Amino acid sequence: QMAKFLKDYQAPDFNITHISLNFNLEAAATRVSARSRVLRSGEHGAPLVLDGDDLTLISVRLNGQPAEFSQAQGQLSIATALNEFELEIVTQLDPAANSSLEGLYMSDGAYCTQCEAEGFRRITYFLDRPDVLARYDVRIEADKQLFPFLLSNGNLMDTGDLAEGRHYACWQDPFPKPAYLFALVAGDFDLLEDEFVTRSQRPVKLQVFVDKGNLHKADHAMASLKKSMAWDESRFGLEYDLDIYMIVAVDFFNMGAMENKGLNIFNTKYVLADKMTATDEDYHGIESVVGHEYFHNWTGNRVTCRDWFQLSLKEGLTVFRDQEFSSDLGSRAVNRIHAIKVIKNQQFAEDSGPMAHPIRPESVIEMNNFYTVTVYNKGAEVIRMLHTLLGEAAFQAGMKCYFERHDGQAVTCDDFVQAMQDASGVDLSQFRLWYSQAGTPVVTVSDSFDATSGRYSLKITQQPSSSVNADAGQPLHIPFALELLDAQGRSLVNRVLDVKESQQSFEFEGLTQAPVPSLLQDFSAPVKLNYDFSIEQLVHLLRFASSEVARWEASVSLVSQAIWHNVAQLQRHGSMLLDPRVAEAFRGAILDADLDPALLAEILSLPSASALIEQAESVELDALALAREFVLDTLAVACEDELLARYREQASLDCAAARALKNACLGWLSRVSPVHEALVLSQFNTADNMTDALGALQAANGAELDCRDELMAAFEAKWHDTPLVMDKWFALQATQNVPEVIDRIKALTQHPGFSFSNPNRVRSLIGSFAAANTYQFHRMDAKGYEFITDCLVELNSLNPQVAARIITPLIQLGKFDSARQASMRACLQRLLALPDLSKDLFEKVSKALA
Ligand code: BAL
Ligand code: ZN
Repeated sequence: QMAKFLKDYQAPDFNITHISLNFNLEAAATRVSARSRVLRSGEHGAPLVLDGDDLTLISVRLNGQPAEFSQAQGQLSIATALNEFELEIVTQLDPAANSSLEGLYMSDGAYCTQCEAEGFRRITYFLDRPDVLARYDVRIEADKQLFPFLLSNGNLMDTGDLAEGRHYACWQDPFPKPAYLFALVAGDFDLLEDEFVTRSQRPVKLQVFVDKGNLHKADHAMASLKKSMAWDESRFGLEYDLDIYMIVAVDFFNMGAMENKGLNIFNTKYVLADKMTATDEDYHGIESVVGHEYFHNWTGNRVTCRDWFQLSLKEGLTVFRDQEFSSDLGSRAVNRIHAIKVIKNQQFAEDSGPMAHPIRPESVIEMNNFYTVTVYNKGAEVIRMLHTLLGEAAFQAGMKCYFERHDGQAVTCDDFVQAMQDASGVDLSQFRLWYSQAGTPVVTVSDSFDATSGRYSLKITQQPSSSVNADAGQPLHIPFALELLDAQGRSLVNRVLDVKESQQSFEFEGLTQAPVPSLLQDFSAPVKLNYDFSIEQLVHLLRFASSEVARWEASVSLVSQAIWHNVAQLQRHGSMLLDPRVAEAFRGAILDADLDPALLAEILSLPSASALIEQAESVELDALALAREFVLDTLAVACEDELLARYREQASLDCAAARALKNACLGWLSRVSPVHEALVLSQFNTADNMTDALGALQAANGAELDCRDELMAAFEAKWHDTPLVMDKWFALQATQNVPEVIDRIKALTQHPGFSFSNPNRVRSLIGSFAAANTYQFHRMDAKGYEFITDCLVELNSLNPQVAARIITPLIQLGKFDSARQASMRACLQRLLALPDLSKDLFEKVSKALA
């Protein structure tokens, strides 16, 4: 299992400028003929070496003549002295047997493709690397009745009927593209059509294809697409470039969606919605993923990556763009909070675990393992820091420069930063270290106030992470947002400090009393902040910080501090207690009528066990569980009246923010006393939307209410035929915090709605258990680890990519006690010994055991 290294990058020996593909679709024996125009690059005598994976080779012809070739490790090697030639390769595929969902496969009777990162080599032998850009002509032939729609990238050029009930369609994509952006779909769908007129008055046909019977669930995706197109014009000045834009929703999909040129393929989860089956969160997810894939048309497709180590070039930037889209359309603060949670709860864990990597990785065994929260979400934070340092105008000037220089090219992260630097005049040489440093830097702040001089001093120290670090020791360029508040809550200072040294001091003059600092406001850099906040300071920030995000952060710190304080109490056999000022502050926030209800819902979202684990160096899980339950129960009791009042008040309102607050209140109330079970029951029974039905079910499940099983049964009876809704039910089953849960999950793997071959089902039932049922997954008797390992053995051969996602909590073992670590290692050893261990799992397992 060989790693590839960024430092070994070499430009390709040959280029393929044009490819004509002909697909003759048959479930078990699809024939693909690929005719390529090949050009030698530079002067050398090397053979043409093409990538291939799991292919049956039928023939190879060079300039019309049978060619000589050799095959090794999947690759096809053709020796020739010609500098320019036409190559025709015929391969045969078995899409029906393709359970990896890479390359050409079948989803519920429809053909579809997934080629990023390296799936095209499962269709034909090719230079399957993103720096080879070709023009594609595609002809698809299939049974007309079963597959009335035949789709590929670009523009439809021709269609026609053939003998024996077959038909064909020809597509041409005028934009040269790397193979990973190729797509093909053949199937029978319901079709929603619309039109968008671009700012230069070009009409674009918009089509959303969904499984039969789901047409009414495609409206929100279509509306989101139109908003995305308008937003990219108004905020980034970017216009769509083809005459047609298609989205196809399929139920079998490894990722969320894929930005193939002109023909996006989506997981149904990010397309289908109506208010009875989708929550407000689902609606928001659809809008953001539709936006994300659309925005890739410029940041990803028009300008793509030179090699896969540069993945963040398109992903970090496009996540930043989709976050800005959601923020411009909805609540900026709530969107920021969601992004911060991903970094603190997941990315920090990745950064301190065995798979830690810089946003531009330096070595890779399986590329699919690097579609990570680091490359995507930390990558977006790096772009956000650039935006903070440059400001919107200079940032947009940098984008313009980037497109002027690189449109139609495959480039590097350095090219992007260079464009930003050249257009803005801001020196970004130190900033570039963010691309090469793995791990999370720790920023420690201490302060002092001198009453006689009225001077407030801040000392800021940065330490690079102790994990793998290419440029160990070199300080980073950190935009450090700071607000200083006076005792009345007025803002005295509100600015971004440029932190560039290992240790730096900042002084503020003319103060009459010690201010309360709001540090790293809005999470202005993806670092861990170390500062000893007192309860008074946090209470003050929760009330007065001018940033809503900072108010939320103060609330999280208040609860987390209280929990860790009680963990310490337990460890020294003291009794647990909650400082009354914490409850007082929460009561104040709950009653604050000026707070956006959506923000209050965030303040009231419980800190998950895994988020808490992420805050500690090492964790005694049983003490943490006790302390967490104690603090949350005590707070719930202390705030009962206020929660109930807000619950009742919001119950009459019909908007997403009100539902979010109402359901947050219900979650807390159901902890307090069985009295509130009536609220849960009545909300469940009268809900006219999925957000409220699920909110009630979550409350019943989370608090183990008596009505829990009955409500779960009613929900299943109602929704057993709707897979995406059943995913919610499977996830609730999997996160039940009871000892029998593992046996129940095992039984549910036999449920008619469950299948190991469908990634959405696997993520819901198996993935949720591993990632979100922290106490049961980490049971002392190792049954949680063993169960997940059994599932991974099954998934390893069925769908390695999904297996390698599910394994994440099993490899993040560093913080646990030695007994648990030993059990986790034993499971990892069992996987390592598998005779057919996939590259995907091998990379993660071997790193975790190293
Ligand atoms: N490129 C893979 C899916 C996405 O990030 O849009
Ligand atoms: Zn993306």
